[in-house]
Amino acid sequence: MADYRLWCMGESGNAYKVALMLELCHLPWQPVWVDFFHGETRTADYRATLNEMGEVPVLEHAGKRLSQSGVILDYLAEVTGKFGATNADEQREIWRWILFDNHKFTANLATLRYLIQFAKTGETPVTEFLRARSINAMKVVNHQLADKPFITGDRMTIADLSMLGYLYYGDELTVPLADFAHIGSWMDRVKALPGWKHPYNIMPRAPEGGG
Ligand SMILES: N[C@@H](CCC(=O)N[C@@H](CS)C(=O)NCC(=O)O)C(=O)O
Repeated sequence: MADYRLWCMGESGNAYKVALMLELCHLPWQPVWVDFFHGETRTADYRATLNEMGEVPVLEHAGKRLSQSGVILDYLAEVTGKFGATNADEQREIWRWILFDNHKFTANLATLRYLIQFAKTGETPVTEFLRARSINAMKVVNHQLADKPFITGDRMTIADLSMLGYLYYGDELTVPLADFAHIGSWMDRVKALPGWKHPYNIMPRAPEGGG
């Protein structure tokens, strides 16, 4: 059995944040597919045995079960010595961006994609609201990347891995990604790293395409 097991599904950008870290660190891991679209994360069993928050991703390693992608990334940075902070100021800066990501960037992009791509709601006032919020957060990130290659500076960190979680889903996001040149260059920079793979190529997907 692989050292690391990740409860995930290909459609989850939150799980991809962790899967990509595992790939970039060349760690032996195995995906455990979660049937999210048929409500597996909402079952009493999932909540009792895996994650009381009812979410993916969950990572198992060395007898520990961890959830929340930011915490898992932080754990992997500690275990591998890669993509983590080198001092306390940098640590705070990384966490500042992971929190921004969870609250404003991923939260809006992922919910918008879910409604359009999987729940098939079509355009509604809710999707318009989420797209506007997503674009506002993208403006912040694009501006941050105008004078630096990675979100906290010259070096890639787990903050980049967190923030990039949904972007490679591209058109599924239904936001004008091409308008954000610095975000585009940043995505290309990370995509060029040895070990980079698209989420749909490293995690199993729902057989009927989700929804
Ligand atoms: N902040 C969490 C978000 C995790 C999350 O929202 N996961 C989604 C899938 S991408 C989920 O499992 N949702 C279950 C549900 O809403 O029932 C993280 O970063 O891990």
